[in-house]
Amino acid sequence: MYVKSTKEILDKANAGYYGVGAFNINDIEFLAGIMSAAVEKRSPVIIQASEGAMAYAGNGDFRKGAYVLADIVRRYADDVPVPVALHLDHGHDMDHVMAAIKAGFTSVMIDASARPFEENLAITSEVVKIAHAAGISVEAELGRLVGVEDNVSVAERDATLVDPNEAKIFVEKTGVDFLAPAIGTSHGAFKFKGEAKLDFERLQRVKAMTKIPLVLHGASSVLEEDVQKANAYGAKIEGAKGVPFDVLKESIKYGINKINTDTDLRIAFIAELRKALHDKPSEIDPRNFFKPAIEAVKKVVAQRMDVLGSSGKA
Ligand code: TD3
Ligand code: ZN
Repeated sequence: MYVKSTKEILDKANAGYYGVGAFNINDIEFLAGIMSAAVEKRSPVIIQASEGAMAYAGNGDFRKGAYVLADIVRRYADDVPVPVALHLDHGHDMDHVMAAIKAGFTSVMIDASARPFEENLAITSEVVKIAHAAGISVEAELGRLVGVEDNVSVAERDATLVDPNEAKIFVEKTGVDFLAPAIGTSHGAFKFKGEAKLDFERLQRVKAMTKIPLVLHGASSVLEEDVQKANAYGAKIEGAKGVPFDVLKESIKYGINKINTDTDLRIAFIAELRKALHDKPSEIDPRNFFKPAIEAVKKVVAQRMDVLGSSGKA
């Protein structure tokens, strides 16, 4: 059940105070694991692809890759009983945004968060105009994705994290559908040096000011069990730390509805792939290595659907 708009899924989540996972893919393997979990959990799901994923899927041609990904997602979603959306993650320019829209993605992110506020506002407004005309919803980002250290000053925090007053102006002026407010998460497996802390006070103010579905980037939990398994089979992932489940749940309580997850899937897949390669030295059929890795992705996604509260919502 490929949905026309990611907005349908996220507006429902916003009204019902739950979160929906947005899971990154580059290929059929991750998609298969995610879809199996969504069906088993009766959960709506957002599949997302980055600019890099588009280039990878198109063997170097991101426009072609956008079509490849949209085609496989649509085909996989066709006969499943849960709503599936396809989203462009961190689109940085009009070329990638247009490629995603033309290929049939149901939403796009325009990430101009590294630019000054006024420029971000102008670029996002332009994308909203074009995307809305095509019936496609838009996500934008305010602030920068960095961890919150205990010893930083208020001025330093304000310089990197979202400004709730700016968020209100930004949402009103751009007409953007979803907003990713920087509240202390970062991408990858190394998010926090000390305690995993997010600025919930700031998040609550952004939600009160905007009321639209909010997005948590860098939301992977970095599961200890999977990190240990990967390390046991030759990986070297030391000092990794993610967003714990209770912190995710709290962020959903305060208005987060889209929970971006890539790192957790990567670690689960790689850990199981390393194990399978080790366990079956005479095997040469790649599928027999990928199959257990797909199962590992499914397990992580299913667990997150329970944590986020989207299980049973489809
Ligand atoms: O936008 N994404 C996915 C791409 C980040 C590269 O890993 C996220 O916000 C997910 O972040 P993560 O690293 O916590 O899964
Ligand atoms: Zn992100």
